[in-house]
Amino acid sequence: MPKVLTDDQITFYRENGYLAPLDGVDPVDTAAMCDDLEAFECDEGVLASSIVVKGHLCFRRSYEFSRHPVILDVVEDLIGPNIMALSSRFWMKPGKDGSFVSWHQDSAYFGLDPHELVTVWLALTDSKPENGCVRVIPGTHRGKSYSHVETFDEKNLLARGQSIDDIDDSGAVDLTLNAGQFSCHHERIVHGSAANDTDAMRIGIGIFYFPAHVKSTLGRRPADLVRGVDERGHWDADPAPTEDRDARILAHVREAGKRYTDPQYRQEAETV
Ligand SMILES: O=C(O)CCC(=O)C(=O)O
Repeated sequence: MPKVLTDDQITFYRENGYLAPLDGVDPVDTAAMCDDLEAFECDEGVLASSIVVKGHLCFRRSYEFSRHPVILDVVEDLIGPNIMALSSRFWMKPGKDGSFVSWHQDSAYFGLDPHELVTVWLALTDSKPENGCVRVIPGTHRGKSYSHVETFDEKNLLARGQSIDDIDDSGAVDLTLNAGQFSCHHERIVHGSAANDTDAMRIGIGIFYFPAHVKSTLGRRPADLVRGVDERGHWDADPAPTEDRDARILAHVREAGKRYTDPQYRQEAETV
């Protein structure tokens, strides 16, 4: 018996590989999260988008978002009650600077088996076609696994510029969200986003959830149990932050991020 989704929504997700829009958190809290990111950038002198792995562990508010019952009830209806967060990422797309996200499948580099991960993309600002919202190609999660090239294009927000070169995107769908709403997409769906043609920054946080029975194909690594139990013990536990911008966690994710974006490592570089 699903907790919050209708049978039709679950069937839609299974057939199409995505679901949107869903009401998530209070827009007051998403605006406060944007302020947190701005304050972080001022204080630390680095872009918040440089946190390319496990951003949810870095701020009190993003940690709370990753455990938000409204979000987790939806995730539970899609993947079951024992839920782990593999990683997360603040997707910050400045206005009119040409940044984009190439077509890709997350399954090509997350190193999971089986592919049951669902990404929750929570809009911290409105996200719409004009400012380069996430786009998906429905049904591709049921199709082939594409090979990806790593372009390291500096305008590509993907850490390694992972791109599917040749794909028919005529059926792509825009996932339009108001701040506080979220979308879900399957690990194997082909997705990406175009440039932001407005003057204002578009921001979201993508949180990558998988059921605890899924195994890592990249050796043992940590993940964050956000609901239920990890009965199989395939994963180590992520450290829990003890405060906002916990120095120990920031150092850890920075180091891991460097490795993840370093061209000398393989595409399936560990996501900490
Ligand atoms: O934020 C974007 O434009 C792309 C997001 C994405 O690729 C993801 O959440 O997996």
